[in-house]
Amino acid sequence: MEYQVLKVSREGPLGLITINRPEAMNALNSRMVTELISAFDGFEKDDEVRCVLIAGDENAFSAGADIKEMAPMTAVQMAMTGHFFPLWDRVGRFPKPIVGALSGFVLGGGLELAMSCDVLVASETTELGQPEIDIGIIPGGGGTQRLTRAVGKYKAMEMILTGKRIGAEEAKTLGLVSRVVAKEACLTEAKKVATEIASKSPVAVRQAKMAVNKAFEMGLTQGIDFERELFYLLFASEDKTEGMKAFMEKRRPEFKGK
Ligand code: CO8
Repeated sequence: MEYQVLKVSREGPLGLITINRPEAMNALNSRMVTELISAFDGFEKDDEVRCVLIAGDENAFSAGADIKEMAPMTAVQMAMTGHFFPLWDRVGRFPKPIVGALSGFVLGGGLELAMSCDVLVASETTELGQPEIDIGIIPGGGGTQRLTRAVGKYKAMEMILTGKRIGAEEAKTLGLVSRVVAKEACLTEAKKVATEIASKSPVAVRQAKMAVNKAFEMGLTQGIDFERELFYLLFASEDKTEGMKAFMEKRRPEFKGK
């Protein structure tokens, strides 16, 4: 696919997606949804890709859904076209880890996209929020559910009901981002984390991601049973044999994803 609003490339084991619509603060429009789905499809099929990194620019990771595109849409058009929903399904079911590098505005659908990532590195200038209430709607890409699970009822209610943005440090305190770094270091730091994840066993990484995500869907006993099944399964992998052998031979393991 020819990308117009994304830059998509591969750097070693990393699949890189840069949201590239600076004139609109990287707002998510239909074209971007199509391109994001295509990029994630490609990275899922590419066995060389072990981790995906998604970033915007210094001004915005993304300021949310394109309001100018949404403004004339009716309820029926939204429902019939599905609009953004294939994107959330695609990202939500993506089996490899996704690292988000957040700078500038991370708002509305942009925050929902960020919350679909697995590790979030934020620059100190980042401002995060769900401002949909200010334009007479509510989050529609999972924000009411994911934000509440991430920060708890009272902060989620405050953010969603007032539309007020929070800064990077507060987001870190709330557990909404993994770490905060200087603006200039954000992408490098995010790449460092992504490269580290990519050096682990792809089989174990995939199972770990699945198990952690299940914590949001299952009760504790059920979740622990699920974890145990995945744990047993990993004893059938070549990567487990290699990982433990390398430890005993005092060398770095060479994981093959088998
Ligand atoms: N949509 C369209 N254009 C946008 C958006 C957006 N979300 N955000 C910024 N832009 C455009 C502006 O219109 C402006 O363009 P122009 O120069 O042509 O007028 C350009 O980007 C620069 O923006 P500003 O001049 O406003 O820059 P400021 O620095 O003054 O402000 C803000 C930056 C704070 C980001 C401000 O632009 C803003 O508040 N943007 C809107 C944020 C917002 O409300 N986001 C939520 C959108 S709704 C949503 O995301 C719902 C998702 C549901 C997903 C599921 C659907 C089924």
